[in-house]
Amino acid sequence: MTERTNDQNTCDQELMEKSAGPSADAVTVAEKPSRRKFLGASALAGIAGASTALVGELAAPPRAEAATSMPEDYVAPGKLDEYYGIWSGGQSGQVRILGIPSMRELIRIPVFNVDFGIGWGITNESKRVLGKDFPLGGDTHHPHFSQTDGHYDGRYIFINDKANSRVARIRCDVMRTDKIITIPNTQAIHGLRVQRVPRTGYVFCCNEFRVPHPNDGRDLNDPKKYFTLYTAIDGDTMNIAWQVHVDGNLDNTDADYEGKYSAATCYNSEGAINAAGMMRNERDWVVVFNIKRIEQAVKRGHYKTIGDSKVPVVDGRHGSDLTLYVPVPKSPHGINASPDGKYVTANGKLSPTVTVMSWAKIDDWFAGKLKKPRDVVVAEPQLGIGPLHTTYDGRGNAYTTLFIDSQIVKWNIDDAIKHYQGQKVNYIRQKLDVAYQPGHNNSSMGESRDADGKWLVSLNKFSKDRFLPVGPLHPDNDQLIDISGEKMKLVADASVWCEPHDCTIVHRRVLFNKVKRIWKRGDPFFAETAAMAKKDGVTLEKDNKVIRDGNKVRVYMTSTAPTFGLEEFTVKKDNEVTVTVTNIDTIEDLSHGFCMANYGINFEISPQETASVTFVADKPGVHWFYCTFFCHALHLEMRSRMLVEA
Ligand code: K7E
Ligand code: CUA
Repeated sequence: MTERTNDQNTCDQELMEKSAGPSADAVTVAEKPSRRKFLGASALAGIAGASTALVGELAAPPRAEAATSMPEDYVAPGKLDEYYGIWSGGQSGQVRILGIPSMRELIRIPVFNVDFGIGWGITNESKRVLGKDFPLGGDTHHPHFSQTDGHYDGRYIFINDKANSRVARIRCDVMRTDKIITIPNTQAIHGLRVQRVPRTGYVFCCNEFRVPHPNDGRDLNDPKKYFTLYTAIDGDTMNIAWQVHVDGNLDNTDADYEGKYSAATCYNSEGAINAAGMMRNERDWVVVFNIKRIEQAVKRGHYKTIGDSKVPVVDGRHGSDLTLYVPVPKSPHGINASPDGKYVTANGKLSPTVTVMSWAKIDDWFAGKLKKPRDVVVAEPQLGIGPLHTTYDGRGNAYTTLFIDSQIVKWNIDDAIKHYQGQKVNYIRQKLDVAYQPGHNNSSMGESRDADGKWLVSLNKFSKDRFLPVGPLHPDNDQLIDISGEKMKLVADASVWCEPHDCTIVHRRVLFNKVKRIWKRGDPFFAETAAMAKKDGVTLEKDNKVIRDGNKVRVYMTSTAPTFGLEEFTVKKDNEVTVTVTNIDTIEDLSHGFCMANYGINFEISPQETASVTFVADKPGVHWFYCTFFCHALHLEMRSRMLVEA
């Protein structure tokens, strides 16, 4: 294996600078030293009012770039990755799958977005998932796998849409979105995590923004009356189980390893409506939710409902025995349970600290054994400026992103606890520069009992000079870091389209044999379409038929490389036409497409899949429909005609 050394990098850099000419050279040299400082300062400007201690830190000179080396098990052509990475697609509203360690993007799963490639938002099957009058996009942040007893079980991926307050579920066997729900009584679903034990079970969501309830025009400018809710969804049915009325707002959430608690961070305990107000208090809090007690309260009918929604809303504000409010330093952001099942950390964001709480002590609190909510805190290590998210290696170490410092800090949990108890120990193991401004990080298998401490991904919001310039909008930079040894080693940069926020990394054994290579006939994804065909007396796998039903025309056809089952069909102008295509090829990877020229319609049909589209034939004339996936040497010839009579 060739080692990629620093010298090698310098060589590459020199070569590039030479070929780019003297002016490019000058820019590189002039910008390099100041870059880290500049970003730090601009990020700080955004949080005016942060303590002066932060400013002191920022003035420190930039650190040396980290060494880069190829890993021993670099994925050569034809080899398969060892891990799947499930990436949020950010403002694209999708989910992406990357291979790790190659960091190659393998596929995109349309979720809240419209996708012309596979016809998401175009086919009837996808519209049934998206619902009526669906918004055209979404802002995804947190993709998380379902679990059973704290292990990834490869059934589902859940993902939030902050923009339109929705949550979606993706079936891992076909990697297709199968449910999307809008959360009632909310604005902006942000944090999302799953119940680990006994299984998922609940999907927990943070409703971020405080609004009046019901939000129907009342109390418009009376922020004191605004509030928000914590939501638990039943992951099996995708119905809302319950909601909790809380104080403050909500940001991120995570659950324990016993099925007793979940917890959420709050960055606006002030209930303010602008940034200055939201930063006023020195402390905000973490809310811990007692799941059993909430379930009992719902069972006993101790709840209210809001507006038209039937969802039970229990009262979890200060003073309630359903919740615990733990004061933590200013504006915490990420919250992350450790895979040993013992701790949960709240990341300081505007404070250089991370607060470590013990689930056992939280037990003690709810049993009435502790005096003060802060008694559940077992450590509060000082890590650096702008801690946002923490992940773990399963060997007792934690890895926290420092947004303003542009670093990942590796620290030891036990040592941080000893330090909190007054012992003189250094809990910081290493600080690694990342490029630049990391938000989330995630480790391989890191959100399960099986955290294996092999890989870490740092999801950096800024890429600045790491890639060829591609216009004013820069890609994000997600960096792969080898954490298998004592020292973290930066391995690769990967450019990503805005703005992934978060990812989850699972070993391929979780999914490899669960993922289908071709569809199974009778799959529920197109069951409703199959039922319609049955009513029309059509056998999808062999019939090519046109059914006329008043103004409606239903066209059924097969596709097999390189032909559609029908060479033509005729409709009248303004007929409502439904075209249903069944790909009867049985060969893996042999997809066809159906594109109707000048009608804005395209969708993909994988082997053994049925997909359909409904449209109004409002343009008279000859319209060719053609296959859009290169399926055969005669792929271009795979086209037929729709004749629309005037
Ligand atoms: Cu960007 Cu998880 Cu939405 Cu932190 S969140 S960075
Ligand atoms: Cu079928 Cu190209």
